[in-house]
Amino acid sequence: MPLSERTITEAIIKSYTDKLLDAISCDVAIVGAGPAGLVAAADLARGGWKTCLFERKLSIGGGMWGGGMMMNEIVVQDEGKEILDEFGINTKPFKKGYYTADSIETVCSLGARACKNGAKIFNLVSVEDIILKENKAVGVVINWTAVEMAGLHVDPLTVDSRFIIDSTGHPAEVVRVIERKVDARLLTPSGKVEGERSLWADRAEQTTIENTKEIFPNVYVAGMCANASFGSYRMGPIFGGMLLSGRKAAKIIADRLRKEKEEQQQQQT
Ligand code: 48F
Repeated sequence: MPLSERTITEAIIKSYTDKLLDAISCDVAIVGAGPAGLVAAADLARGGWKTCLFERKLSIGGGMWGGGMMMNEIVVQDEGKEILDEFGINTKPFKKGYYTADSIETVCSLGARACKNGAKIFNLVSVEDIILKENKAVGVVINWTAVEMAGLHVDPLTVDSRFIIDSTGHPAEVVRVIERKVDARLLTPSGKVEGERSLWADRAEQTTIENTKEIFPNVYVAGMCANASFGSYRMGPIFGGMLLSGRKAAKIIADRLRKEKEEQQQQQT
């Protein structure tokens, strides 16, 4: 039977539309598919929570592909290695407490696991705003990256979500939008984005995890965005903090979702 171009086209449109329609109401919308966002997505989806991940670029992986200065190896410490082990990613010991991993294998494996666990990843889609109701974030505003790049005046669409994770890395984009547009203090010391500081790997790795928390009602920061938001250091090409931060954000949110579900069930009985 000859292949039908029309059927191929129909298959893509139908399949993508079904996926997008299913995603427009989700438990967690994650913005940015770098290492922090990918681990958060994999963990949340594994827990059965409806998880959507929006990535501006064609490729997921954020700043991980290029390792350090385009040498495509990353470094992790003991705690980061445990997560890589769990995802089946090979590591090589370098010196006590330092391991390397191939950045290509790492991105591909994190992405594959997030998808297999059931997270829906939408690449080429940018989050440009949040949906705000009574000073709480209740969803994200999305548009095609191509629209954003071309500067076209095309209105966006929306995705309802119970929680949002800003894992957009250094620019902390969702948090910056809230700072700019919402007449409320962020949950940072100054009420504003504190801004990123220069490189200090050890301190940055610890604080990335400490700073993984709620920054605005229903919005959590993870990965480099957490340090950029709360005024801590950058760390360079060591990635344990990114992985652990994604995991921490997923755990806090999953605990809250579980508690809310239990409360709803109790009210119904
Ligand atoms: O920058 P990125 O990798 O964030 P991360 O997970 O990891 C940081 C490290 O890569 C590195 C570092 C630690 O070693 O300092 O920089 O915190 O990934 C962020 C992703 O978010 C996407 C962006 O394209 C990238 O892939 N992104 C940024 N803004 C938006 C977005 C947006 N508004 N909508 C959708 N995606």
